[in-house]
Amino acid sequence: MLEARPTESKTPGRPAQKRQPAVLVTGAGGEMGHGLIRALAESSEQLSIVGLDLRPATDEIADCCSETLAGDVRDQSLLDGLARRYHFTQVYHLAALLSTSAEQAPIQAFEVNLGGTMNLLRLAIETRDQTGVTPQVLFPSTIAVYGVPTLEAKLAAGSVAEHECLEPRTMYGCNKLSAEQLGRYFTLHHRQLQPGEPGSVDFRAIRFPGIISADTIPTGGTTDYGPQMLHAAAQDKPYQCFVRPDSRLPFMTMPEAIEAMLSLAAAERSTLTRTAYNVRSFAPTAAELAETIGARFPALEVGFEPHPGRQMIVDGWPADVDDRAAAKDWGWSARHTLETALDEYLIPGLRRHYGRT
Ligand code: AKB
Repeated sequence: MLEARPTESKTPGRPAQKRQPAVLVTGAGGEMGHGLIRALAESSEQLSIVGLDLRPATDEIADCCSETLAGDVRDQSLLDGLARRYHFTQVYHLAALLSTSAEQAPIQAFEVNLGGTMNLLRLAIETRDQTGVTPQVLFPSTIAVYGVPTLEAKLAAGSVAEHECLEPRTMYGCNKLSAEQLGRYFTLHHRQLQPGEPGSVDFRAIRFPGIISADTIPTGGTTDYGPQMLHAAAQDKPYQCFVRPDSRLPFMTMPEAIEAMLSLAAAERSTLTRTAYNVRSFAPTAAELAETIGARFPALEVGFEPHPGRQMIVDGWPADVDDRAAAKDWGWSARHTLETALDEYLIPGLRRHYGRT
């Protein structure tokens, strides 16, 4: 059973007022929010989950939460109001503009992706100061924090480790890398912490690759061609892929991504050697994706019509990432290859989703 695992402080703060312990999930209505909230609710009936999203919650999300709110992570007064009523032991901060959307609206992306994250970190720090308990902040970061200057450099870099190639070439990548750095600072260095002393927050990030879900189709991202191609195949529609056939990126399935977040949250802080970790399951080219999906949906027709801006983003991201630190520190292990992801999770899920059992 997964419970919120706050880090106890050695120096007790003021006793908690009568605020209810709870877990906050921002971006609750997004692709990952749905599955994560369901998994959290299933993990414990006692867990109070507060879901925040720009859009009003669906019934499915509302049923899993003790409260849902339609609001913006940039709205400091909304977060202050929440902090007066709840003591958040964990914050899953999922709200963000993805890479393609962020390139189209870079200032808004900065405000949401970095300003919003700072607001959530402030909420966590204030909780720590008022209760003496350090909240966990779980943060989905991204392969967009990496940047390779040319296709030759991408080929040469191969599978990149967490400390390599940290020169993002997108607004989204810059925002996410900066947010990771703020989280690391407040966890390890704020108020000149001594080694071993609990930080102002307990920030834990995962750098996700492209994520493929059987239930939802993403928008605003640049890895979207993977899930879009698959959902087109499942609906007998042709697909025009917006990147070249040779474009290679790492991917994983949504259940693996959610399981990774929950495993990282459940890990003992003392076993963690980093505040941000790579994970990945398979790394096909767009042509290999089309071929492997096409072998299961023979009617699928994929054309390739690269979009210059999106192609540039994909060419600047690494072909794969090295996930050995996550495996060593908190037991991460990919569950799928592309083939098993399709046969064991995606195709059965798509059949259910589109009513083609
Ligand atoms: C995107 O394409 O923007 C995201 C990501 C890689 O973080 N899926």
